[in-house]
Order: sequence, then structure tokens, then C-alpha cells
Amino acid sequence: MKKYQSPDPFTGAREVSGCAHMNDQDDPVTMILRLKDVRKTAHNWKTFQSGSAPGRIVIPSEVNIRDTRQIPFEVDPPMHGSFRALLDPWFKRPLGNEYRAQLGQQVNALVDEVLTKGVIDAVEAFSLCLQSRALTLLLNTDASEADTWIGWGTHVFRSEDDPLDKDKAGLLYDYIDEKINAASADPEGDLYSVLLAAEVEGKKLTHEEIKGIMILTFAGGRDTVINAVTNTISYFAEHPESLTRLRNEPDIIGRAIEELIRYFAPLTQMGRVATQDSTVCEHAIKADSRVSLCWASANRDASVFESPEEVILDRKLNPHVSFGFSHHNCLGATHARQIMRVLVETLIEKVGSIDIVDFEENIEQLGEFERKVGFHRLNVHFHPR
Ligand code: EMZ
Repeated sequence: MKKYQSPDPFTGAREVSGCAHMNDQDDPVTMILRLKDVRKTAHNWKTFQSGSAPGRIVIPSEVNIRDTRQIPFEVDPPMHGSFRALLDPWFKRPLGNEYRAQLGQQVNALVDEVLTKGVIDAVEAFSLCLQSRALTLLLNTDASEADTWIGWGTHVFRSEDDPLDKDKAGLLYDYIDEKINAASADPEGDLYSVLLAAEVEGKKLTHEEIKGIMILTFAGGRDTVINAVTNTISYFAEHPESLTRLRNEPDIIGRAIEELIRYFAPLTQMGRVATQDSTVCEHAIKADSRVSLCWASANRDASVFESPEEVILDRKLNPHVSFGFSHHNCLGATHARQIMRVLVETLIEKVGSIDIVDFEENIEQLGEFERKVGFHRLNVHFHPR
């Protein structure tokens, strides 16, 4: 098997029953595996809500390490729509020319740097740096903040020996409290200040609401972006001809990015909590129990995607759900897509080949399933064109 590959562990269960079960801290989850059912359930927010206890729709559940509701992703309509109306324009800024140019400079500098080095760990020395530096643009905050965030490692709630590290989470919460307080004393043009000045449904946001938006911004787009970038590097390492192809056919770069995002599905699943007894693809779901929308499985649904196990760079029909589906689609998707575009364009321009020296996969244990979501370590050597 090639090292970039992320085999689909759900094929059998998806085809036979459409659902699977996993336990998670004694709060079991019915995983929904087919694209059609995932979409239907995502739409049906009245029966499958996001606004239950903070942390409960995340798998593994974060109820024990978090009291602050993340906004807008743990809020249901209609309030959800009011928060999105406030946040969407800010999170679409990555489409602007200046933002793109700045991102281009960051990625260029990073690629130039790794080209002068020998073997580096792409996770720590590339993807984490790229994600953190790019986040300073999304927040419109000082570039030097990236160094602090890089120090937190790849996940703000996970440490090496604890997948739900309360103390580590506390560092992020304190950091955000401090930043909100600083912005309220001395507002600048950053996201904290914009939120402090904003109103939703005629009311100023509370400190707790701003904190919830900021926690999501820090946590939601962190390991996901890092996995997408690292997986992309591993793919091009083993497919140098794809770099050449994209160089010769720049028109397909957009499709190639969607395809990499479909294939790698950096966020495996997201939960919902049933508000009443119901059924999903003939499985009974009890009120107050959890289901998950398994994006990673839905993206390999052979009734929708031809040869789903292959990366087809110019795949035409690609209704993947890596950024979720329906009203809760990913707020950071524009930023993430722009990172991927600038990354691919810079690799095409500067990199001839990448050697994988050694690696350690990041495997999620999901009940009876094991899914590779990325790498803990990917030691690579970049060579210039
Ligand atoms: C939550 C989640 C959001 C969660 C879209 O995903 O990402 C996870 O990595 C975080 O742990 O708190 O932000």
C-alpha cells in the first residue's frame, strides 16, 4: 500500500446496514455511513440537534473538558443563522486579493525554508507552521502570535498521552479570555475587536459567546488543516507526476483540491443529539442519544462516487461532505480551500520531488473501525525543481 493512502474502513458496514455503533465514554454513537442518509440527517436539525450540552456533538465527546458552547457550530437555527450572518463575511475574506497575496508570501517563505533543509517532519515543521501562520490572517492579528500557537502542538485539546487534556484546554481558554479583555480595553482591527463591537439579533455578544466563537476558530480548523496539508504532501511525494500534471493543466487545480479534500476527509465525523425517538435508515434512534454524520464514510459511497478509493485529480462529479453539509457547513472552508490552493500552486512552482524518509500514522480508533486520518510524524526531504 502507498503511504499516502487512507483506506476506507466503513465499506462493509455502509453497504450492508448503512449504520454502525461505537461507544464513546459511555455515551454511544450510531454512525450514519451513507451519503444520502448523512445529508438527510444533517438537514433535519429539529430531530438531530447541534445545540445539546457543549462538547457532546464532538466525537470523542468534550463534555468533560469544556463548558463553553462553540458558536455557531453548537447552536441550532434560527439563532445559528443570525450568528452565521455576522461571521460569514469575515470568514470569506480569504477570497480577497490582498489576503491571498499574504498567504502566498507565507507559504513561499515556508517552502523556501524547507527546501534548504535536509529531512524535516512535515507535521511539526511544515503543516503546523503553515496552519498557525495562516490563522494570523484569518484573525487579522499580529504575525508573531503564530509562535505561541505553534507551541501548543497539533491539537489544542489533545496531548501526547491524553486525547482529552483538560489542562491543555485550560491554556487555550485563558489565552482567549486575555485576548478578549485586551481587545475590549484597546480595540484593533482583529476578530476579537470586531466581535466585541458586533450585535446579533439586536444584542451585543457576551464574553462567553465571543469566547465560544474563538474556541471554534482555534480548535476546529487546527488538526483538520494540519491533516489536510500533511496528507497532501504525502500524496505528492508518491505522485510526482501529479505535480507535473497540475503544472501543465492548471485548470484542474480546483478539482484536484476538492478531490484531495474528499479523499482525505480530515474530520471523520460530527455528532448530533436526537430530540425525539426516530429512525435513520431503518435503525431506531432513541431520544437523547447520539448519532454521527460520518463524512469520511459518505465520501467513499460507491453509489455516488465512481472508484471512490482512487484519487482522481480531475474528478468531475464530486459532492463530497468533508466540509459538512447543510446550514452547518464549515465556516472556515474558504480559508482552508485557499490554503490548499496556495500550497498546491507553490509546490508546483518550486518543488521537483519529495522523499518520505519515515513516518508514524495517526490512526483513530472508532469502535470496531480503525481509520487513518493523517500522520503523527512524516519525515520528508523536499527537493527543488
Ligand atoms: C470542535 C471541532 C469542530 C472541537 C468542525 O469541528 O473540531 C475539533 O477538533 C475540536 O476538538 O472542539 O471545534
